[in-house]
Amino acid sequence: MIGEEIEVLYEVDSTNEFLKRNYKSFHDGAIVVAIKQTAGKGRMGRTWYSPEGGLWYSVLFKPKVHIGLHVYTKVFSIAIVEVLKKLKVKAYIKWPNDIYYNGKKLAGILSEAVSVNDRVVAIIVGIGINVNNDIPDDLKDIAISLKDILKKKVKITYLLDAINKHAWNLLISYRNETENITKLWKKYLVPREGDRIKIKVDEQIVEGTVLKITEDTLYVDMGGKVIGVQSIHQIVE
Ligand code: BT5
Repeated sequence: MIGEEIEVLYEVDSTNEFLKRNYKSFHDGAIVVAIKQTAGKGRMGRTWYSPEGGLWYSVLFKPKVHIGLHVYTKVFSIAIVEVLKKLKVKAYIKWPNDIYYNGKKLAGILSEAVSVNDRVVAIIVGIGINVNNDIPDDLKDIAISLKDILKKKVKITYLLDAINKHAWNLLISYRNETENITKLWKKYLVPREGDRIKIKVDEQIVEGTVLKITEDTLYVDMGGKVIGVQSIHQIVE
């Protein structure tokens, strides 16, 4: 189960970093929740704004068989989107792993592996969701909170429990069929295969059709020539 063992911290630098330092003291499926993070992390060294009121937590897995980090990221993305659907919030997954609502980022996921002697000993999935927190002015154009969508506060413990239960069910059901996880992930993905998109190539904006999407590359057909896009920042619209 996810969250049977739970550690709640009032303040920590980052729940992912906390578990990286302390994974040996926790069991598979343990979660660490922070009321606030002082050095919340995004991908590639980016900062994750995490004041009181949001849901900031990490899940620890100690898998016997390594199924790939992207599977965990996809599972939690799907779980978040499907739990939000129950609250009548139509969120979607913006490639590769952001949770968006109406063009603004509502949640992010950061999955990391801890290796010892080239063997993965722990998987840490960090989840950040803007729930009842305010969004600072400099992020207002790109980020949104659940309370601003629903015009009321949401019970954080409900969300935490519902997401963990759902993610666990998905992991159990699809553990041996990760391609089905990818299929489900694609259902909520924007853009989708077949969509026309504009991308930046050598400082020029060009239009093409999305041929195929994987967790790290978006293949775009530019009329015969296929370009692999690896960063969301290359996508214009
Ligand atoms: C992510 O990174 O989206 C992954 C975020 C993971 C956060 C969780 S919280 C619990 C656990 N502990 C951690 O330390 N991290 C995980 P990325 O795709 O790199 O997005 C980062 C970018 O999102 C920043 O550069 C900002 O532009 C924007 N951003 C920062 N804080 C935000 C927020 N609270 N809501 C929406 N966007 C934000």
